[in-house]
Amino acid sequence: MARCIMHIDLDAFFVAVEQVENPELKGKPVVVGGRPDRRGVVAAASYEARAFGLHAGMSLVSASRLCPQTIFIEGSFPKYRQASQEFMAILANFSPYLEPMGLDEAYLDVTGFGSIYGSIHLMALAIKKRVKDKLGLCASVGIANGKIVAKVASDLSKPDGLIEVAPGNERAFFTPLPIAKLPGIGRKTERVLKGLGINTIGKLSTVPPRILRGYFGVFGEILYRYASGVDERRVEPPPPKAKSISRETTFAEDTGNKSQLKATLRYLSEQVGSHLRQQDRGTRCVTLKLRYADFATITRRQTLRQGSNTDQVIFEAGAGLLEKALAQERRPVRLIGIGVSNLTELGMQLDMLDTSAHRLEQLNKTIDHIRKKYGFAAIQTGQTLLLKNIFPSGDNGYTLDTLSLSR
Ligand code: TTP
Ligand code: MG
Repeated sequence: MARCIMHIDLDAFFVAVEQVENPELKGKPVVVGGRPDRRGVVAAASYEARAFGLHAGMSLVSASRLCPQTIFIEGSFPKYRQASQEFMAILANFSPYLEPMGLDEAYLDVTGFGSIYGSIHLMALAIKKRVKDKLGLCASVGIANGKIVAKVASDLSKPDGLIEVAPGNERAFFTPLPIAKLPGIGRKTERVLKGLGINTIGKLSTVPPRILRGYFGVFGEILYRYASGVDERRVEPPPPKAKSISRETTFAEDTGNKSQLKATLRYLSEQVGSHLRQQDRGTRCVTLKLRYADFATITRRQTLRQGSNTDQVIFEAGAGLLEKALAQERRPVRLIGIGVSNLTELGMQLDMLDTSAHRLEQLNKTIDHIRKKYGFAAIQTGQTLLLKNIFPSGDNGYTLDTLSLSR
């Protein structure tokens, strides 16, 4: 049986949540992201605002210039996260094969579900109605035999739309669309393709894959398959999230050298922090683990006043615990580890001012970005440089004597 995949995406999500709370905002140009007198960009724009050319990512100042009557709202991330959880819970009631993508979109594998609702089309209408009745939000839906076509279909159907691409019609559906409509094609790829005279997805699907590979590497072949409407990716429910994250390592030789212990702790903290940020989560509890030469093991923990996921906050809590432990016990250390627990969902905070906490978060994001591109060892704090003399290093950071473990 051909697969049947649904892509569901809420319309103008952040704005729509604000409109439910304050119906006076309905039908007006509204932007969530902040006030235009502050630096920042549009996070979400109502469709009325989009008619003036406003869109996500545009500076607030430009938005206000283009459409002075826009109502600007600061926004509140916890509110959107709550709405997102309720939205996903509704979808999960329709099919257990649910893959949330970000806050306001998800794929559902609904293969074989048509008979329950009369048809897949009726099922999609039932989903839209449930979301509207329970949350007051509009969802747009795309239905196709794979993720890529379903996503483009929901996007094209907006707002409050529903497009079903019948099996076998994927190519015909894609043929006239501009290449920018294909997910994964950013501005740079679009420029290159247009330079080659490829303006539509249909045209892209006629380019031999080896040529695309020449220009874009492996991504070129994926592009070719997607442009042809072929996408075998499964709908994958997310794995359960870990309750805690930790990294630890055993030294080749037991050590009481405080600088070495601190440098290692800093490095492990950065790995824990990076993992936390990947999951968009924070911690409220940091635990230090020390094992001495005789295998006696201690753990010390500290609760943080505020949830955080920055390397600095994790390290400072761990270093404080280390200082205390070393003051009490001067024996050489065999193993050191740091863990975080009591994890919280952080998400972005739209209302955050330019505080030092915010600046730290920005710094950590930049570090993550550089490391993703050039490897973990590409950027180091002064403190971890000391480890150069102790552990061999590669692209993915230092090779510790025992693998860092995560649980
Ligand atoms: P989108 O689904 O991309 O956009 P949208 O829901 O506002 O509008 P539509 O789907 O109808 O085109 O993103 C969902 C939310 O994610 C959006 O409401 C706000 C947030 N977001 C940002 O904060 N910054 C961004 O650059 C984008 C694209 C979205
Ligand atoms: Mg959306």
